[in-house]
Amino acid sequence: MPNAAPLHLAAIDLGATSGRVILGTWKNQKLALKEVHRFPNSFQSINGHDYWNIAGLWNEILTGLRAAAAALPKGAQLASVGVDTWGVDHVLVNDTGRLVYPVHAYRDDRTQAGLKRLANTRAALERIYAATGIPNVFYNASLQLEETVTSCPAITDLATRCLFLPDYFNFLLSGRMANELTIASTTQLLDVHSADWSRPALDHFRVPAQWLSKPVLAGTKLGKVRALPELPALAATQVIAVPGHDTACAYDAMPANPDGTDLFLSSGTWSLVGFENDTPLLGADALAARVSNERIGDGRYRPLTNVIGLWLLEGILKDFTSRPTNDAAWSALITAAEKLPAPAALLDVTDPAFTNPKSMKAAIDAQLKKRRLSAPKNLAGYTRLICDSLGRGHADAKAAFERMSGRTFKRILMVGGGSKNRLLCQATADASGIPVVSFALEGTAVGNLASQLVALKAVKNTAAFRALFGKTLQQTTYIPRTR
Ligand code: LFR
Repeated sequence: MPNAAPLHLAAIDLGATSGRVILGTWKNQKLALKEVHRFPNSFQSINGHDYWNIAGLWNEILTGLRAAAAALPKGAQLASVGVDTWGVDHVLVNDTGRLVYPVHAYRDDRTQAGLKRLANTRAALERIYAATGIPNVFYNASLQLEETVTSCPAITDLATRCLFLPDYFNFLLSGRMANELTIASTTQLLDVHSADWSRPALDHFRVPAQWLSKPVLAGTKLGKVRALPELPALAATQVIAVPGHDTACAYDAMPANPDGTDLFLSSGTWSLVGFENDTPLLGADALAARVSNERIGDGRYRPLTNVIGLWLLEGILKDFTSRPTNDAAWSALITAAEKLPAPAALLDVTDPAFTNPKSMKAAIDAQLKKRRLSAPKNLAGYTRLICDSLGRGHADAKAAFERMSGRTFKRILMVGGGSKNRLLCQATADASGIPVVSFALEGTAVGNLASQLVALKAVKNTAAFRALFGKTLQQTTYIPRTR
C-alpha cells in the first residue's frame, strides 16, 4: 500500500573510526538515503589511557541533525531519530545525567589484568559464559566496569546510572534514561536466557545492579526531542530506541533469505561473522570458538564471532606514506594487491599483539619473524596478506558455525565498508567455498532506519523491511574460485 506522505527519519550511526548522520526518506515503500554529515572519530590517549571525546561526538550529532533538518523539503519535519554505536563503551552518570567518570575507549589496556584473571579461572570462565553467552574478550564492559570499581572505589558513591553510548545519546536527545537490549547484550552482564541483567555476572564483576535498568526492546519510543536550543527544528521529532548496537543494525539490514541459509558478515573495523537464531549457542565448543550470543532487537539471538577485521588494514596504512587518499588510489592499491601471488602463509589474525599496537606493521612483521616467514615488500603486499588472512578467518568462522548449529550456509551476505573491497570479498568466497553477495550499503544506518519504520508502523516488521528493501539493492556476487 503506497503511503501518501513521505516519512523522514534520521539515523545517527557512530563507528569507532567514523560517524555519520543519514537522512532516510520512506516513500511508496522505498527507502532513499542521504548522507548529511560524516566525520572522523578516534580515541585519544592521556597518560597511558585511551578515551573518547564525548562532547565532540555530541557536537557532531547536533551538526548532523541540523543538516538533516535543513535537507528536508519545505514544510516537512523529521518524524524520528535513532542512535546506534559500537558496543560495550559506556558513561557513568549521576541522577541528573552528569558525567562522573571519564569515558574510556574499549582498546584501553586497563582490562588486561582482569582478562587474564578470568581466563585463568576455568570454573569462573565457564560460569560466566553459561550465564551470559559472551566469551572473555578484552573490551567487555564487564571487565571495564570491574576495573573502574577497583581502581576508583568512590565511583559507587558518585555514579547512579550506567548508560551505554547509544543510551546516553538517547538520553541527551530525549531526557529519558533507558538501557536498550542489543547494546546491553554486548556487555557480558546480560542474562543469556532472559532479557534482563545477570545477577551472577554483576556480582562476579562487582557492578552495582542499581546502575542498570531492565533493558527496553528496540522500537521503544523514548519521547520527543527535548527542548534543545541547538535543535529548534526537531521539537516534534520522536526519539526511538533502535537496536543501539551497530552490528545488530547491520544484521537487520541484510536482505537475507528467510530460510536461514545465509551467513552474515558485517565488515568494517571488525569483521562480525554470524547468523540469526531462536536460541543461543552455548557449551564448551561455543566457548572455545569464542561465540558471542548477542541479541537481535526483538530479543532473539545473533551468535557471532568477532574476527579482527579491517583494523589491520587501517593500522598498516598509518605506517606507509604511500597510503591511498582517494577512491582511484584505493582501487589502484587493490588492483596491485590482486596481481600479487597468493601469500605462502597467512597471518594468525587472533594474535593479541594486533589489538592496539603502536605500529601495525611492526606487529605483523614480528609475528612473521617468529614464524620464520618473510615480510611483504610493500603496501600492496601487506594488503594482500591482510585480506587473504581475513578471508580465512571468515571461512573458519563459517565452518565452526556449521559444526555447532547443524546448518549449511549457502551464501555469505556482506555489508559495511569491507563489502566494497573486492579483494576481501573474493578472498572470503575462495576460502569459504560459497558465494559472497556484497551490498554497497551502510548496513548499520539502514538497520537503524528500519527499526524506526517498524516502530512508526510504516513497515510491519524486519522481515517485511528486508523483502521490500532487498528488491532495490545493488549487489555483487563473488563466486569461489577453485585453486
Ligand atoms: C563493531 C562493534 C562490534 C563489537 C566492537 C566493540 O563496531 O560494535 O560488534 O564487538 O565494535 O564494541
